[in-house]
Amino acid sequence: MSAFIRVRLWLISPPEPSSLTGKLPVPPSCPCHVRPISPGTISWASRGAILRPSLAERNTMASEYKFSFGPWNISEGNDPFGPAVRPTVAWGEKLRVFKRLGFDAVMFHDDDIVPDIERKEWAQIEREAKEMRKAIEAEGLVTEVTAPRLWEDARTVDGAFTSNEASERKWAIERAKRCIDISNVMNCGIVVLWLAREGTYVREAKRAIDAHKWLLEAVNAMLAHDPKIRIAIEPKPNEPMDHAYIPTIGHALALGAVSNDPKRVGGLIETAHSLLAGLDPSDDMAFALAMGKLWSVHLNDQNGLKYDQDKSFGAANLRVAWNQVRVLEQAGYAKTGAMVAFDVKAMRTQRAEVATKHLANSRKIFLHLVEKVRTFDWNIEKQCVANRDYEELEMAILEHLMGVGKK
Ligand code: GLO
Ligand code: MG
Repeated sequence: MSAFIRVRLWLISPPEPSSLTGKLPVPPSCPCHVRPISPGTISWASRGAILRPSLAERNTMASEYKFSFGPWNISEGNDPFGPAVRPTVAWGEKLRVFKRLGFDAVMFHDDDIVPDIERKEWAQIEREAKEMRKAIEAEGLVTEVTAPRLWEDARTVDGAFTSNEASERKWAIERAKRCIDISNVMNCGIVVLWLAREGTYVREAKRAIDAHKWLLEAVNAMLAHDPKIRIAIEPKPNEPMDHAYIPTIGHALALGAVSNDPKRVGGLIETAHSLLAGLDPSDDMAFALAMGKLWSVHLNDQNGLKYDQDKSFGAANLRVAWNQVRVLEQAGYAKTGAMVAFDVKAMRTQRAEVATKHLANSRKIFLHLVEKVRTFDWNIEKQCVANRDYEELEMAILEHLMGVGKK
């Protein structure tokens, strides 16, 4: 089909919003949620042609999305088989990287905000958290999320919320409550639960039914501790555990649904975690979006079923990355107020002076893919779907991604 006919078809029948974009439940305490946009509503498409966005439009595109990463995403390059290969970057120095690379927010563990948290009384914790808030605000940044780091303390060797020891389970709940208190000081309404050590190396080591009930108790205790806090569960199927108890977003949302305040329990999808579960990250995102429960994403990449690699977004699976961006665009994710976080790691081979490229590149790839999604002729999708010609659809997408083919 010639470009002329394609443009004519676009004018006669602009792409319909996908069913996903129709009526998403509104996430609680998110007044900025508006009706999601579809790729059909983009400004340059409505001019009647599939044009490359101008520089101004691309800047708008970048500012629609809010980006974040965590202090641990600038690291020393150590792995289980070798020590650090880069010097530690001081927090003050890391802080300056955010704005320089075009980021808007920081995701924090509780002890990223207040180091040695276990040895400090609340008055000191509060003081240090206030100082941290001042420091990030001075850089024009906000806190995207906070997360209790429940996996490094000696008391969580056998699990945190699901430890066989009642006193250890109690400690984990108290630590999660403290994280909520810190989150409030940071003016941040979302606590992320990555349930690192909730699972087993040996199935018989735990009573899984009890473990799931304890997870629910922990979530309820957190909800009861603060009437406004929202909990975003970040599922992961394995690593460090052999089998984790909340391996998928389905598990996470099911737990939330039976909690004492389901409105305040949602999810965070990490690309690599979905891939490790053998699932498609964009479908996982779509599932959470359809429920109004996608409260953050950790975009990265993963080369097959290996250790958790946290590669730059799109670096291993560009097509899978495209589909994640496509689904976020379809849902008007940027306008829900939720942010795009990159949970990525620099390669060990990277020298110190170029060890933030994984962050800059992930953001750049994301924005290129937003542009690709917005400039794809969605009428082709419509026609191919109507004709059930998915080979044609696939080829059109591949050519679009490669920047080749019919013009
Ligand atoms: C590890 C997780 C981890 C969490 C972070 C926030 O696999 O992805 O990086 O996202 O600790 O809780
Ligand atoms: Mg993560």
